[in-house]
Amino acid sequence: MKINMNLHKAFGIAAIIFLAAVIIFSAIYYKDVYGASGGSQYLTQSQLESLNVTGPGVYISPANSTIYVNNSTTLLVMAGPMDGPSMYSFEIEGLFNPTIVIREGVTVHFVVVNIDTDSEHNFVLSTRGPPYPYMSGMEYMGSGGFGFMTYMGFLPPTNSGHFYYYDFSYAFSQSGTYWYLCTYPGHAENGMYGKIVVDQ
Ligand SMILES: [Cu+2]
Repeated sequence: MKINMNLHKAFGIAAIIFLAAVIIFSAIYYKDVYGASGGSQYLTQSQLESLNVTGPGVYISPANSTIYVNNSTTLLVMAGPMDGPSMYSFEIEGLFNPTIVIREGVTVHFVVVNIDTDSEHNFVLSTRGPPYPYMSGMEYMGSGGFGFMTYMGFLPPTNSGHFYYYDFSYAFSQSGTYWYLCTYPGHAENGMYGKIVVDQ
């Protein structure tokens, strides 16, 4: 009788530990892959407008759809602009999916804002260029980040004057060719990406 009670208790405790582990691992997985961290902060319309400025050392060439970044600065990245050539666009300094030429050693503070009313988006730096598969984020989930230099969760669509954002800084210390893309399924596949060239 005593043994049975202990077994019963042990089974109960094991079940509780198992459930707790499932909940904790689910929370970690959800946060890493879908990035609850990406969607909690938002800007108002006026905060967004005040960020929409060109910093010193940033030069824009609309003819070449290229932005030159010679000094460490903040770049506002707006995902899913309604006036873009397609919904698969990033608008940076007034250009859509521009090439960004960055001087080696420069740190860029990216403020990524979802201004799309319909879809989630993110903005990830990668060493891997197009073509991208439908599940361009799978690489991240499958192998723990091969190709991705940064990662963030999906930002919810804008609503009620809330523009959800995520910001991070990246030091471009190695010259070379890199890429930025949205890993929401189908977005990079359909052109939601651009090139980054780090020059000496
Ligand atoms: Cu997207």
